[in-house]
Amino acid sequence: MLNLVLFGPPGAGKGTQSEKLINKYNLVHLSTGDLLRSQIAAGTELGLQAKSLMDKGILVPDEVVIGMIDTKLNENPSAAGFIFDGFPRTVRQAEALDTLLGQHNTGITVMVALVVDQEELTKRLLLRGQTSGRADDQNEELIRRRVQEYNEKTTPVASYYEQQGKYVAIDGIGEIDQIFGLICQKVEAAQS
Ligand code: B4P
Repeated sequence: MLNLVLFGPPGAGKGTQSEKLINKYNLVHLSTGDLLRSQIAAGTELGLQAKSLMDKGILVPDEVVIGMIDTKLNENPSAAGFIFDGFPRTVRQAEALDTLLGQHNTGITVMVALVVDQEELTKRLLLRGQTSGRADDQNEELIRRRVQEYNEKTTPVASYYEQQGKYVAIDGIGEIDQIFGLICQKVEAAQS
């Protein structure tokens, strides 16, 4: 079983690379950002609460996203593995993920971090904002707030996996296919 955590700041390329990785390794894609946006689109109570935070660039409460991941793991009992995209974003979420995967007699194989500087992130997100309709991609101040939230609450997750010997980092700037090749190398090294 392959359980991959794709890590990095907003706009690092997690969603972009996940699309390619799920095809190559036959994984189920679990993106908490996408799951939250589908709750918003469906107009649920959870979606309404999440939207008010996401539009400000703030993380939604841990219990909400942990509950969504729990549901998805249970819905896919015979998956060959999972790619976690945008999750875990706090140490509390990382601990919960270990517990949930332990209940399914498995664990995280590797975390691959995409390293991208703030100038490049801002450029990519503003460009996506021109067509995505995502409120959180549409101004520089909001992008700065999301990166700040990442620096404060999410970067400690890297140390969490480093202590378990499961953390690798790669350069996230360059051609999408070239970055994909680097991720595949790390995934295959972690499996051998
Ligand atoms: P997400 O949906 O996870 O948003 P993201 O981090 O911006 O997406 P991603 O990083 O995948 O985008 P990508 O690089 O692929 O989260 C949105 C919000 O939801 C959060 O702010 C938070 O409020 C909430 N949330 C989500 N998960 C949560 C959790 N676990 N806990 C609490 N709250 C949570 O794409 C960016 C752009 O870059 C694209 O346009 C792409 O085409 C481009 N790009 C990608 N690779 C490139 C490359 N190599 N070169 C040039 N451009 C590239």
